[in-house]
Amino acid sequence: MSSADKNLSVFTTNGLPDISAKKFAIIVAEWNSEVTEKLFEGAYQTLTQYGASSENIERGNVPGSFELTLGAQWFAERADIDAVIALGVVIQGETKHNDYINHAVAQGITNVSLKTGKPVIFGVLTPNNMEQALDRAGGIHGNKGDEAAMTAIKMLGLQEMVLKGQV
Ligand code: DLZ
Repeated sequence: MSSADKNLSVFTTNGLPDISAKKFAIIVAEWNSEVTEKLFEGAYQTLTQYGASSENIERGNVPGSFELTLGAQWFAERADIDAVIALGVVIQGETKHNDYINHAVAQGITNVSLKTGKPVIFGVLTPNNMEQALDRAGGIHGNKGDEAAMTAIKMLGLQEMVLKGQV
């Protein structure tokens, strides 16, 4: 299902873990900041709505999406951080740069997650134009930031169950 058919802010919420003591880092790309700020607001609001304490949410900015990977790694390597959410917008079609950036970030985020054993969430929009981006940043298709935060919460829940042998 493409995100055009799905509202990114609608998800199942049964069996979510207690995240009141979990610590999150949100990395935000400054490129296309009119969109990434909305992604941040969505992610922050979703984390607090489902039980995260605002003192347990840190934010780091990086210049563009390409730098999300290293920013995510610096946070994920910290012992006190439980999950990292990387937020960016790479508009396809504006430049061939998008192919390189998207692939590098997707691969890089996966690598950081596997290397650290922590959820590192790919909250990067790859729309064709700014209108599609805004539709997915609190517009008609919901907010990718909400979805990324909920993904982090669900992965922490799964991690807890796996560690306790409850799956
Ligand atoms: C260079 C570049 C371009 C062309 N497009 C985007 C974009 O759509 N979204 C984004 O987050 N960043 C873009 N960047 C910046 C790169 O991610 C990176 O910051 C620079 O290449 C570093 O010099």
